[in-house]
Amino acid sequence: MDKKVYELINDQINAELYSAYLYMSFADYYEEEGLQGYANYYMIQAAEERDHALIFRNYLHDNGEKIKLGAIGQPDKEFTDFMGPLEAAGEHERYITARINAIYAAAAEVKDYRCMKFLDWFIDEQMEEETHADDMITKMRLFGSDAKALYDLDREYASRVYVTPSPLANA
Ligand code: OFO
Repeated sequence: MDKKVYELINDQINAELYSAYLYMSFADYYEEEGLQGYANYYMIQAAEERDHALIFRNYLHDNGEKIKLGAIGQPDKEFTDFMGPLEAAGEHERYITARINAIYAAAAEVKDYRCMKFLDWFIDEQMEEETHADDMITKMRLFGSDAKALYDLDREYASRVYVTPSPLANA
């Protein structure tokens, strides 16, 4: 595998594990504030991010590469209102999208069609995650100041269930 493509994918394992850690910190915030539905949503998101790390890990192994795991950074955001984590999530997902695009660009440069095909799933996934993040911001903006509406929103997020991402389910 091309060295640059390898390094970017190996680093992405760390970025996905950091995403899991970050979303767990969001879940902690909501749990501590009494919004168990939002906490559930972000704990499931954290599980999905861990899965994304595993998908990249499997890809490197399937291609005969070794994994180099690095230290995971500390989530350092302090939140003062319910909107805070939602906006941070939108920002973070756009950052991750840029990283996936950078891997894709590096793979395209060396005509690594296998890698480009592998990344297609992540490109779709990032679009979905950005849409969800924006949707959560919109709903909080529209309804967050009304206690009953916030209660309903929290119940909606309490219903999110974990589903194994297809690249892992089919591995
Ligand atoms: Fe890993 O899915 Fe978004 O960040």
